[in-house]
Amino acid sequence: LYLENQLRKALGQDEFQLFYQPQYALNTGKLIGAEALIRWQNKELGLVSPDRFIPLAESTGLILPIGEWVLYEACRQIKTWHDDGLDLPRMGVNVAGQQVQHGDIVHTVKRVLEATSLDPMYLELEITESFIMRQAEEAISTLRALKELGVTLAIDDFGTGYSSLSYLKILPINKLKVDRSFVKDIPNDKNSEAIVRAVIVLGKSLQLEVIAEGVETDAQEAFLKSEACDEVQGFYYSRPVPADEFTKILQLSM
Ligand code: G
Ligand code: G
Ligand code: MN
Ligand code: NA
Repeated sequence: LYLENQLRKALGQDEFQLFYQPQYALNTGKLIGAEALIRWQNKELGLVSPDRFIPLAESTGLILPIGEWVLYEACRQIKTWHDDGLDLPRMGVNVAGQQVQHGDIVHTVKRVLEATSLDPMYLELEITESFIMRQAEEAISTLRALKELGVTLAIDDFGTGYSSLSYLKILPINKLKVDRSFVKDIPNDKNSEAIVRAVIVLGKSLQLEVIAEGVETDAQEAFLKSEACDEVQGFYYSRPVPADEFTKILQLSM
């Protein structure tokens, strides 16, 4: 309850911050996007991991205002970079299932895009595979409406949520994000390699982009290259960093 009370006050006290992790095209090495990741710095609790407070935010409904803040801040930030002449082709934002289910996510996204004057093509919403598959029937019309706003959609944590392949075909999805739990055990675990290889082939057959998350080693990158994975993200390239540090990454990539 203490954590919950602190979380309730966090938005008003300006305790959230977004970090950004770069994403790269594997064949060219070009920076192709960033994922926005929330951080909570509390005076008494210190830095609280999203693994701890996002589930709490979901169970209390606080995820709705927090999620809206994340969307706004991520869009405002990429717009600022663009206005400063820094090229960043895409900003990925994590969207919790509850935002799709109970929040008016379509209007929220529309409102945020208008408020920040951001062209929707720069915004990519990441929705977890497990949520999409649990709520496929209900989620599909919302996903279609989001797609119609002009944003792109990615399935996050792909491979962990028991996707029905028939849903994949009808969902308006642009990208699969291969969950880092599979990337982690490359090249030692042949089953992980087989799963990652299969997801890359699946993505290509369905004309979806595929990004591998959690790339930490040279050997993992080599494997993904040999399987012609499109894009990569992970500590091997960069940890998630604050906006001012990401500005430097952008400047160096130009
Ligand atoms: O950044 P980190 O790796 O610690 O994130 C841990 C978890 O929290 C990940 O599953 C990530 O998707 C989730 N997460 C990070 N930022 C956000 C956010 O802004 N919204 C939601 N819904 N989840 C987030
Ligand atoms: O669930 P989601 O994919 O949004 O999770 C993103 C989380 O993964 C963030 O918390 C981020 O800090 C973390 N992350 C990003 N790159 C790596 C990596 O190379 N290794 C590990 N272990 N975690 C990573
Ligand atoms: Mn994500
Ligand atoms: Na993920």
